[in-house]
Order: sequence, then C-alpha cells, then structure tokens
Amino acid sequence: MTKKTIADWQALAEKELKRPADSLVWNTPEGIPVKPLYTADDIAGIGHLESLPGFAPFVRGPRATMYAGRPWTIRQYAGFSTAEESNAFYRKALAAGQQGVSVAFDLATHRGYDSDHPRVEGDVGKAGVAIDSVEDMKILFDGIPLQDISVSMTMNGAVIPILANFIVTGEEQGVSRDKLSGTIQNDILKEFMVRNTYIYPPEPSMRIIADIIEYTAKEMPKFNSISISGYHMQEAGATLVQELAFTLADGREYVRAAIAKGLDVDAFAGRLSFFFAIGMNFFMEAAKLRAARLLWTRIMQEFEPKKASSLMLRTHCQTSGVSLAEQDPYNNIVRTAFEAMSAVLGGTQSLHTNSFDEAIALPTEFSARIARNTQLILQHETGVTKVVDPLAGSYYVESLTNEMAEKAWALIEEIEQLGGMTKAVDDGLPKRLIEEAATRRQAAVDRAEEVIVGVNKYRLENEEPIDILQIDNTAVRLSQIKRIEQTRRQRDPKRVSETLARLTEVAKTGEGNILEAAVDAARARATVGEISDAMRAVFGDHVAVPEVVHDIYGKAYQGDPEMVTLSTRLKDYGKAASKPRILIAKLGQDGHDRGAKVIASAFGDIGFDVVAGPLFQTPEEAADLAVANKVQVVGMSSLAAGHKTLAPQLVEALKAKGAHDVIVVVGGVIPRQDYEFLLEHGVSAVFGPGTNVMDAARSVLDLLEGRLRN
Ligand code: 2CP
Repeated sequence: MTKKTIADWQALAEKELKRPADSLVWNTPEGIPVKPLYTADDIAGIGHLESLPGFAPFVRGPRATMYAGRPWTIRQYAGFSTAEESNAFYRKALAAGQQGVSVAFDLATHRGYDSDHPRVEGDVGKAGVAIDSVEDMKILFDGIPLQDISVSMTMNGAVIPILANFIVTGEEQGVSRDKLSGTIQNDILKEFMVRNTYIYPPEPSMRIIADIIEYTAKEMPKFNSISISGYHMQEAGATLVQELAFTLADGREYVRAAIAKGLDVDAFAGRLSFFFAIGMNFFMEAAKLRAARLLWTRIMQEFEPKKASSLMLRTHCQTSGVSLAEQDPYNNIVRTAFEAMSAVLGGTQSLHTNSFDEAIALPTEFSARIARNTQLILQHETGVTKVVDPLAGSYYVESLTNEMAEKAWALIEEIEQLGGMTKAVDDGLPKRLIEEAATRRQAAVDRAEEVIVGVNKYRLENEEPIDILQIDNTAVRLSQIKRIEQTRRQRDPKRVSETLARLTEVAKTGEGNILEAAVDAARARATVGEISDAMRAVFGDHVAVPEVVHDIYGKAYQGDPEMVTLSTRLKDYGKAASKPRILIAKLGQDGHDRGAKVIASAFGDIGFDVVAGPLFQTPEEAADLAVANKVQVVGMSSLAAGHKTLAPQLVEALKAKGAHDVIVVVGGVIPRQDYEFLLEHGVSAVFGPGTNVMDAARSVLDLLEGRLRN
C-alpha cells in the first residue's frame, strides 16, 4: 500500500464534505483553531514529549505512579447552615467513601462578620456554614480526627481568624499543628479579580498571605499554605488560556512575596497548591492541567530551588458550576461525569464533582451521593487509574498542551510587562479581559451559536421542579447569636482585649507574625468578627469601583432583527417618557458578580441607561442609590441565596423613600419554588439561571411600557 499524505487526506475529506476541509476548523474562545485532524507533524519538535511522570517538568504528572499508586482524593466541597448540621453531613460523606473534607463557609464568615452583624442578615448559613469562633469550629470537626483526615478550607478574606480557629481546634482535639494536614485557599489576588470575598486592600492582603506562608512553613509542614485558584476565573467567564495564565502569574507573585519576607524558596514552595475548573471542552481541559505543570516548573526554575518538589504543581479540580443548567437538570450528572473524567485524564490530585442541582441550590443528600459516586465509579469501575497519563502521545492532546502553554505564556509575559500580577490587578486588565470573554460567551449562548442541551436547544416544554435544599437563615442566625452570646459570657474579657490589641499592634508595626498573634486571640475565644476588626482598624476595607465593559454583546447582535426591534422600542419609550434607566444591584455579602456585570454590559449595549451598583450593599443603601439616580427599574442580582430576605427588604426600602413606582426585578440563582414568594413581596419579574438576556431586556421593557400605559 502506498503511504498516504495529508494532501491525500484533504482531497478525500473535501470529496466527502463537498466544501473546503478548513471549514471544519473550530475556533475556540481561547483563539486556538482546532483542526479536524492531527498527525505526527503536529507534535514534531515539542520539547516535553520525552518527559516522564514524577520528574520535572511534570507534564505527565507530579508522582511517578500517579493513580496506579494512589488515586486522587475525593474531596467534596460542602457546608451549610450550622456547624452541627455540616458536621453530620461530613461524617456521613466520609463513611460513604469521601476521602477528605472541604469546608464551605457562609458569606458572613468570608467577609469577617459575626452572624449578629446587621450587614449579614440575608447571608448567615446560606452559601456555607456559619463559623463565629473556635466553639463553632470544634463542633464542625467533632468526631473527625484531624490527625488522619486532611481538611481544605475555602477562605480568603477572613483567612486569619479561620486558620487560627482551625489550629486551636486541632490543639483542643489533641492534635498539634505540625500534624494538621490540609489546605487553606488563601488566594487573595483572584478575589480582587473575580470572586470578591476580600476584606482589606491588596497590599496588607499580600502581607497576610506572606505571614501565613511563613507560619505554615515553620509550624505546619503537612499543610498546604495556599490554593492558587483559577476556578473562579473560569466561573466568571475566563477562557482556559486566561485561567491558566492568570493563575500561574498569581502564583509567581505569591512566591515573590514570600521570598521578599526572607523565606528560602525550598522552605515553602513544596506546599503551594493549585485549583482549576474543569469545563466541557474535554481534551482542552486535560491539556490545560498538563500545560499548567509544564509552565509552573518553568516559572519556579527562576527562583533556583534545590528540591524537585519546589518545581511541582499539584492541584485540586472542581467540575464547572457555570456549565450546569437549571433546565433539564439531570443532564448535569452527565456533564459532571465527563468533566470529572477530563480532570482525571489531566492528572488532578484531588477532585470535587458538582451535584446536578447546584445550578439552583446547595446539594441535597441525594444529589451529593450521585456526585460522590461519580468519582467512586471512575476510581473503581472504569480502569482509568491503572495507567499513568493515558493521553500522552495523542497528536491532538500533545499539540493542545503545547499550544495552551504557548498562549498562556504570552499572557503571563504581558502581565510581567505590567509589573506583575498585583500591578495588573490594580490596573484592572485581567478583570476586563475576563468580563469581555464572559459577555462574548453570553451572546454566543443567547444566539445558540454555542449549544447547551435543554437550554437553547432540545428544551423541554414542561419542567418538573426538583426537590431542593432550603436553609432557614433566620433560624441559623438566631442559633448562632445564642452561641456567640454564650461564648462572650464564658470568656475572660481581659485576655480577649489584650490578645486583640497585640494583633492590632503586629498589623500596625509589621513586627511579628499576624497568624501567630491571631492564634492567641482565637484561644481566648475572640470571634471571627473581632479578629477581623482588630486588623480592619489598621488595614481598612477594600472598596472596588464597579466598571462595565461595552460593545461586546451589541457587536455580536449587530444588525440582528431582534436587536433592531428592541432598540427601536427602547428609543420610542425614551421619547414617550425618559431613557429607561436601570440600577443593577448586588445586595448582602454575595460577591459573585459575573451575572450582574454581563447584564449591565448587555443592557447598556441594547440601549438602557445602566447604573452599575457597588458590591455588598444593604437594601437601604441600594434604595438610596436608586432614588439618587432616578432609576425606573432596580435589577437585583442574587447568586448566594439571600434573595428571600433581601428582595422584600429592597421593595420596602424603596417604598419608604417614596419610590413606589420603581420596578424591582430579580435575577440569578433563584429556585422556581421561590418565584411566587418574591412576586407576592413586590418583585415584578424573576429571571432564573439560563435566561436569555434579550428576553430579560424585552420583559423589563414590557413592564416599563405597562407602567407608562397605566
Ligand atoms: C499521592 N501520594 C502518593 C501518590 N500520590 N504517594 C505515593 N504514591 C502516589 N502515587 C501522597 C502525596 O505525596 C501526599 O503525601 C498524599 O499522598 C496525599 O496526596 P496529595 O496528592 O497531596 O492529595 P491531597 O492531600 O488530597 O492534596 C491535594 C492538594 C491539596 C491539591 C495538594 O491542596 C488539596 O487537597 N486541595 C483541595 C482544595 C479544595 O478542596 N478546594 C476547595 C475549593 P504528602 O503530603 O506527604 O506529600 S472550593 C471551591 C469553591 C467553588 C470556592 O472556592 O468558592
């Protein structure tokens, strides 16, 4: 048989297609043209192909035997309501095959407020467990032996009081801190970019991180001091290249901060860990993890470490939340299973698989079981653990690994030109690029150019609502307040104020370690809020200026008849009344602002006058802003389950200020079960997950025109 060439293949392909083979190229949001065929030519000359697992640059995995020696850790992120309820959930999960604990804290805790603080009324116990002091933390880990089970804690803003409480909980369980294993997220740069659960400004926040790295390097050798996270970037709309580049650039910045503090790179680098999202682009996600290891080794070589482990990227992964849909929710089980497989083929060390109801609410015990079992089935039934890095040598995956690495490296270099990630974050470039990507993607989904089964194609006519977990935040708040009061009664007030004063002093002078001082305060039973305030007194609060990108959504719809009709209607309305003005409001401690930003940007392009409100407002403050800006509509975006408390309060606050005619609409993660409640409490429309932005804009305009007619 004669050897066939690419030209032969192309000719045959075009005969089959009856059009050019190039028309099959898929241009991904990363700017990578994915061809229909990859061959040996595509991997010729790629440097990493000869590498082996366990050796730098670790493309094929950080351990020599990978899952054949020890499978990844099944580490499901969970937490809700009170410490008692979350503890019971963890114990059941561990008994059913989960291998590590991962704590989700509520937003009040994240932002350094005790449960009795007036700003957090809608947030207590909602998106995670409420922790106010060591007393709560002890209950959270009751019966969970901290010398055996590793614990991950997703905490960034209030990282000091939470880690201090964990250390003291260990002590009081009889486990000294050198035996504690686990991870603290402690990644503040991405908070300023996307996740928004910061407290202090960037500079003192970076100092806190360096102090934690110093303390854990000296005192907690089994503990990972940081989980440098790209997850939230992808959730906020970043492309995979952006996620990869910005995460590694963040990592480089933390290494520099620790070295600037006088630490030897080998003293801490082996305990830096990472965290990535795994979305639906199956092969590209696996390639991303391989490229991440390659590039991290390259970055770390600059610091000339002596230990091989200092060059090694170890990572946790979580399947993508944003890829889940409210519509036809059992599809989410399938999505998650594919994403999990991709994470595993990419060589993750630890994995969380989302539950199918997570587009709507926190998982129920039933959905959490399916999510956990997805991983157990992968580990025990599919055979994927038996062979190290089975994708190695694939023309496509190796080529993708190389291309992802090259593209991400170019972006990392751009960040360097700006002076590193702290400066780039300050300048706002990464945030802007991510928001542009998010808006572009929303337009692609709204236009069904990107298909989501059950949402913009193959949609069910009737959806049966599924059972969801509802948290009674008022009850949780009252029980937390009771325990805070009890703790305050039982502690020695002099010891509390002395330890807090010492913490403030360390924060002010820069002499001593902040975490060490906070551990003393936690031992004395100072609360999370008090420890946070002791530092707030010196560092102040970070206040972000809301900015919105323009002309992305509008461009995608340029000339589209749907857009033309809507814009004309808006102009006509403007002539009859005034240009429709909408305030996009974020209330409570919910910092998830992708939805709000995309809506603000798209509504602006469609023709609304948009006021983008700041984060973390009380209903009262949002109503003031609405009145001051003379808006006709307030669009409240809620992604953290506070809507049943906060939306009615917003409606009442507007009325109290005489703004009876302002229309309130609510969008975001709102379960269908809550629609009636919201409508009964003065909300005019609810836009749940998967809402097409053009449809939402039309509905708002319908409401405005209705008001005009009445
Ligand atoms: C691993 N080990 C092995 C092998 N593989 N030993 C022999 N042969 C092998 N093949 C060893 C490791 O060296 C390690 O020991 C121990 O087994 C545990 O393995 P590991 O790979 O370190 O796993 P891990 O303990 O589970 O740690 C994984 C991570 C850690 C990634 C390093 O940082 C982690 O667990 N991260 C989780 C982060 C997380 O859950 N985040 C939640 C995000 P040594 O330690 O002695 O070396 S919540 C997300 C939400 C959305 C949010 O943020 O808002």
